Amino acid sequence: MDLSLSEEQRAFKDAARAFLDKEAVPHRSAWDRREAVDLDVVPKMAELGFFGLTIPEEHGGVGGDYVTYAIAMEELGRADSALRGIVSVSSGLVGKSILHFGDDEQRAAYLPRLASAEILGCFGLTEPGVGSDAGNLTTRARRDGDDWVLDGQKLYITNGTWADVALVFARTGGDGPRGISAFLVPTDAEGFEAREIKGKLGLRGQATAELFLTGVRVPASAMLGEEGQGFKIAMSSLDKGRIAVAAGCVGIVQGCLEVSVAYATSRTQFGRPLAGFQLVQDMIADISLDADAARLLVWRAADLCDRGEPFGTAASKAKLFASEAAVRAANLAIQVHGGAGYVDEYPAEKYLRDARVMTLYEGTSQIQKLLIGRAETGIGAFV
Ligand code: COS
Repeated sequence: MDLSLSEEQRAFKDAARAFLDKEAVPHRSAWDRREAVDLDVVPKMAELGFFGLTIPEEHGGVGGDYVTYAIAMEELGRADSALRGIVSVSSGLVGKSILHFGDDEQRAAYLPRLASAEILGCFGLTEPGVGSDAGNLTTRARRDGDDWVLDGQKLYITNGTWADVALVFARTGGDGPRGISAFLVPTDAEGFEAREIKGKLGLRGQATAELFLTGVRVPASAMLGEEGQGFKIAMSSLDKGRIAVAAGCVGIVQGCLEVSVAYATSRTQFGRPLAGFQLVQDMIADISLDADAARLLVWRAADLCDRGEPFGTAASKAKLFASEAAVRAANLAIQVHGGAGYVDEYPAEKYLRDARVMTLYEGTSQIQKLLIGRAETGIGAFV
């Protein structure tokens, strides 16, 4: 399903797929087993423009619109969600926050290097005691002369041990969302420690970490946006981040469709290809329909964003539908493969393990439903 991709978007999609089929697909199972992608692939991805998309050329990016960004995320999700996460956190959640809320100095200091993947960023919102209820985070930043001093802990942080800069949300004021500010913290600052979390179900090639901030001192110029604006920065980053996660999920569904068709048309049972059985076609039809529906929701959200219209609810719908579809599709892909779907010689089981977190992070499916419900009714049901 192509809808109406421009020539440029089509060319980018083809180049991205050819690159990832060569540089990622043959290695993803080994990366997954050893719990680390080969980071040499990162600068190569940057050369193709993955990290610079939607960051204007004047800031060192490659420009482009959000639909193209969604196409890039889809191709990454089809190839290896671990790589998709590296890009969408570093250049997405962190880079785009700096682009929209940073001052000239912060943009100049970070954007060209994030867009070229010379440095990586991580997004420090979640804490041991605070996941969905982000407005009640407890990491503190206290003013000390011209500096801020940060103390606290962050959990399940993508890129945590690889990042050069952490976008850390900390409490500078009173309770609730309005007391939160955002800081750009160099990860080599004294008192900053990142410990890798091993043993994840999926996204095993990606570094996920726990961050410990103990008296981390940063200058006043490290604050991103205004004091007390941190929650809004986090929420508006996540609105865009949800498009990226959803697009990555479309890639998972698409990948599940392709591997299921390939297996079902080549494997013979009872004297004919699996694909010749109605119940197998039923599963393939369900995956195919989910791919189209999820992609349309993602492109709708990306297009609204490109046109400068409100897109938050559309992003929540895309994220909710696409992440649940990715789990459904991967589960069906395993069913189509039979026993072969249960071993990592085939990609179906990795798709399922990677898909599983998508209904959890950047806002659970339940949070997306509450956001959609609030948008429809005008009544918040969070507390
Ligand atoms: N963009 C900009 N500003 C936003 C916003 C958005 N998408 N959403 C909320 N805000 C602003 C509101 O306008 C409000 O501003 P004022 O104080 O000026 O009125 C402020 O932020 C507080 O908003 P709200 O009352 O909606 O806050 P809640 O505490 O009710 O938010 C939810 C609750 C559940 C929506 C929020 O905490 C959330 O999205 N949680 C999920 C967090 C998440 O995704 N975690 C994963 C982390 S990354 S793995």
